[in-house]
Amino acid sequence: MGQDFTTLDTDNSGEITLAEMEAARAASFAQIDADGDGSLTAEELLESAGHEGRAERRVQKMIRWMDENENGTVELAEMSAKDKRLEKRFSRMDADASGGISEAEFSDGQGCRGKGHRDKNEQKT
Ligand SMILES: [Ca+2]
Ligand SMILES: [Ca+2]
Ligand SMILES: [Ca+2]
Repeated sequence: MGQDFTTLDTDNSGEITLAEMEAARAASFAQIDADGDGSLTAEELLESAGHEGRAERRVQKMIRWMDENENGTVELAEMSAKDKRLEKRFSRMDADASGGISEAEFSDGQGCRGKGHRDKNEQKT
């Protein structure tokens, strides 16, 4: 995902809050939801994936995975329910637990591909 700090920090507070991350998710949802009816159809998802080779299979899988009420489309609530990674990612990136991600924390989190990244800066109590 190519999100950058300034795009996510919508109120320019210098920190990204969980609400701002959720807003970003809602915004990308709205972008995919071409007809704006609040649910993503396979077609809309395919359109956003650019109809590339394996996109169709991926889209079908994604819908099956997220579509809790089995109406064949993905609603924002369904997406949020499944996307627990967002909150996890948020608290992991919010290193000082201030409730917001600073730019430094953000770039740290983007660059870090797993654990074992921090070494000398780690403080032990
Ligand atoms: Ca902010
Ligand atoms: Ca739609
Ligand atoms: Ca659904």
